[in-house]
Order: sequence, then C-alpha cells, then structure tokens
Amino acid sequence: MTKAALFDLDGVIADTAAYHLQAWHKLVQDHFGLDAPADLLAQTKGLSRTDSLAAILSGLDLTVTDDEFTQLAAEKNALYQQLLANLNEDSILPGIADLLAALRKKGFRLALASASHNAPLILDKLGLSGTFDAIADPRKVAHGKPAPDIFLAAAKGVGCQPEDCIAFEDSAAGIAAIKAAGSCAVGVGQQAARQADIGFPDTAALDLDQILAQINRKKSAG
Ligand code: B16
Ligand code: MG
Repeated sequence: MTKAALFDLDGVIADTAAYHLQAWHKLVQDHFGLDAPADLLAQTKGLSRTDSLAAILSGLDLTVTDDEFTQLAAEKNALYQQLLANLNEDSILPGIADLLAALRKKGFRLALASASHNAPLILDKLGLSGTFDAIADPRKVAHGKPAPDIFLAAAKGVGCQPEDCIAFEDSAAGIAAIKAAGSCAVGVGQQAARQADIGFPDTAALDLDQILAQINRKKSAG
C-alpha cells in the first residue's frame, strides 16, 4: 500500500530551477567570458552543486585548481541566494499546494528529497517549513542523484519502505534515483514525464486520483 510521498524541491515545489540556471550562466560569463549553452546547463538539473560545476567545466573544456573550484561553487551559491530573495508564498508552483493538501487528507506522510543545501531556507520563504514530516539531508548521503540515496533517506525519515512511496521529480537524474530506490516515479515536465512511471506536462496537471488509480492498476496487473 502506498503510504508516503517524497518530493523533489527545485522544479517541483518551486520554480527555483530557473534561478539555478541563471546563477550558473552568470558565473560562467563573469569568470570565463563564455555563454554556457542552455542544453549544457539543463543537464545539471537535480545534480548536486559540485557535480553541476564539474559537469559545466567539463562541458566547456575548462580546467581549474581545487581552490578555484571551491571558490566558484561558493560564488554560484551567493548568486543563487541573491535570486532566492525574490521567493515568497506565491512562488509555489501551480497545483502543488492542492496536491500536498490532498495527500495529507488521504493520510500520506510527506518527505522532502532535494539535493539542495538551501532547501530549509527555500521552504521557509515559501511558508512550507512545517509541511514535511521529514527532510532528507543531502549532506548526509554518500551519493547524489542519480544514485537513490536521498530518496532512500527520505523514505526512511517517514518510516516507510521505498516500495510504499510515490516520488515527484522534474529531472532525469531524479527520476533515475527514484527508480533505483524502488519507488513509483511521477515525472513533471516533458523530459521527466517521458522517463517516469507516470508523467505530467507540468505541476498544474498533477492529479492524485489518476496517480493512485494507475498504481492500483499496475499492482493488480502484476
Ligand atoms: P544547492 P532538487 C537540486 O535541487 C537542483 O535541481 C540542482 O540544480 C542543484 O544544483 C542542487 O539542488 C543543489 O542545490 O546548490 O542549492 O545546494 O531539484 O534536488 O530539489
Ligand atoms: Mg528538481
């Protein structure tokens, strides 16, 4: 029986994915005078800050020292946090507040499974600090998405087996992580929707009854 819902944050609960992309773009422009291609930046969705920076540098054929790498990661976070100043309760993506309420009403436990070290700050700005029963800490897991660790930690945080969880994601790395954890993957947005067990074009289209009906159909089929 499905008992808990695990949520990605950036790109599912709030449109902070766009802020990450803006911050990376400015960082690369300021330091290297380059225009990072949108498709390269899009590949960082769901990846940790350091994995994202490594992917961007490698994609642009750039090499930096360890100290420069640390400095660049810190600077990107400072740029990102400036953009987060714009966040407020209206920044919750369409359909998410209703979905969270509907899950609660059906007795689901709720956990956050975000790669972001800024998650507590973002939840606070969105007015969602008290909403989740557990927030998995990305600093305490060995491997970032696409490894399953953060989803396993979130399921454990709410005392559920991963097989008894549905998990919501907007990134390819996140969908792979959910599948590796053994939970049911609900994908939001074109790419994630294609790779997930159940997909929706955007958060506004998320429909809990449809998700639960599909899970039940799959269970009775096999
Ligand atoms: P931070 P999610 C991820 O959040 C973002 O998708 C990814 O773009 C970002 O690099 C990562 O968090 C780390 O974020 O720099 O704030 O620690 O999608 O897993 O909620
Ligand atoms: Mg995301």
